[in-house]
Amino acid sequence: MSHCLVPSLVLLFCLAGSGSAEGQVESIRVTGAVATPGATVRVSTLVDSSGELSGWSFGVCYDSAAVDLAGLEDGAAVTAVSPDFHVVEAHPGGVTVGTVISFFPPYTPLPPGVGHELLHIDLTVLAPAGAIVPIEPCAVLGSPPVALVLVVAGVETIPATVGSVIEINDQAIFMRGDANGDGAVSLVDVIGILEILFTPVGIPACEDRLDANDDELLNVLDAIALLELLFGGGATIPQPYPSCGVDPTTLGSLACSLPSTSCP
Ligand SMILES: [Ca+2]
Ligand SMILES: [Ca+2]
Repeated sequence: MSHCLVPSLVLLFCLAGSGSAEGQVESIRVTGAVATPGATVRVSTLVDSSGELSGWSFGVCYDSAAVDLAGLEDGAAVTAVSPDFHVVEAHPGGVTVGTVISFFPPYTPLPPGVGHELLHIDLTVLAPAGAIVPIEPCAVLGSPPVALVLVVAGVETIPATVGSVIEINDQAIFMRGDANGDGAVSLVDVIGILEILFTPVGIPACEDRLDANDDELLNVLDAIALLELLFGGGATIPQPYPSCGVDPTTLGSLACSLPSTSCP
């Protein structure tokens, strides 16, 4: 990763106009997650912008004694525009980002919108079960500290910030029947269970969410239980369903590790 963040941020400010962005509601948000000790979990930084977004800088702070940086990946909004300048740096206690989309024409700002994905941060949980680890936008990392700034419609704007937490739980959080982990139970999950039963696709990360009838066995009865749920007119399946949660019957042989996901 580059270490030329400070000059770049000076340039960022030069490219922006001066003055306040009155009436605009801009924000940088960090998503939260639930994870087990030792698991690696992904949190994402999202930006809301009421005008065209041509650059940004921010930090994301967390307790390095509680979570350890495992990886960084540009969000979809960044990969879509291929910025002329883009620096992501790891620091003790967090990560900083400085981005200028275009130095020269044609300028290709991000359009106004909600939830532009800028950065995914993968963190390995060091803290024990029961811990709550705050993770939040910040302006204290680096020397000098990287500022919280969005360049919106050519104007340097200080955004609102919305932090979150990583909740450390000693039991996996999942939704029963949601075989593919997309946050809903559908016919795709029935197909997913059958594929796992009858094709060599490997051991699933969370066997418990495939165990639709909660008998601690994986077989075709689980696919049938989901079909009854979807088309049986009022049938249901054991908790955790229809919301994410822990397995209330944990005395089984099935495992659920979910190393890099959080239940939607
Ligand atoms: Ca699903
Ligand atoms: Ca079962």
